[in-house]
Amino acid sequence: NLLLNTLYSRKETGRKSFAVLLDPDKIEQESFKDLLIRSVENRVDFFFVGGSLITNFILREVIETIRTYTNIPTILFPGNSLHIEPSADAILLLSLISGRNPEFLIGQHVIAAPLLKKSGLEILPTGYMLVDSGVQTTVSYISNTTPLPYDKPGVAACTAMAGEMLGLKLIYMDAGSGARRPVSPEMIAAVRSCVDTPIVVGGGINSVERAQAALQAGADVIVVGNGIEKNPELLPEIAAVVQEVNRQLA
Ligand code: 1GP
Repeated sequence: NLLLNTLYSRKETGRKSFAVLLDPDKIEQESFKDLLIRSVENRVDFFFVGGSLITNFILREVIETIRTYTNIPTILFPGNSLHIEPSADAILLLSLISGRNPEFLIGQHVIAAPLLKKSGLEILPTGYMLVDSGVQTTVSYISNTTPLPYDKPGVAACTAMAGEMLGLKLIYMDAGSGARRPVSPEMIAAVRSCVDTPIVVGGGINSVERAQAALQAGADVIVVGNGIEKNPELLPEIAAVVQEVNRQLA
């Protein structure tokens, strides 16, 4: 339970983490090494690798390249049971609790269970909450689920509480990759006040201000994908925001 323990002890002390999302479909060999080296320099805490739909089956190669250049823990962020790669460190075992599609609440998990058991991957049981971002995201389409309404923090809080009571160890609030607007600080705060699990927030965090707002509202881990793909300078900027919050704790 190495990573889960790390996430819980950081949550206890208020220490924040920065995760960079690597989508295997968007990785370009040339810039990838550079991104990895910059991630080490800027003390990125985790890589999340995956997406709801992957068309390039290169997970193993991606993880191999990550290992060549970094020791940063690599966590699979799967869209379905095809996205399991034993050479990663851990997997977010996502139950899509914002939706009502049994396939993504338990179905894929049953299919994956024997493989996961054999894989040696650390399992991170995660209540995954997709939040409306103003556009239909790939994950909403692929999962055939309706996201949580953007301006209903109370519904999000009840959903997160139910997830925690069911035994899920992390809550991941996601506006979806490339979201126009990220999860609102009000919703993050409402969830924060109702559960004791670490909270992961992602989707549309493409500026320093948005990163700060999510952290201030109670996110323990912020996930950034698209923002860095579009503007590599964002990586050191967001890393600095996270480090500044952590410095103030010390
Ligand atoms: C999406 O939370 C991730 O699942 C990250 O989203 O690509 O918009 O940063 P972005």
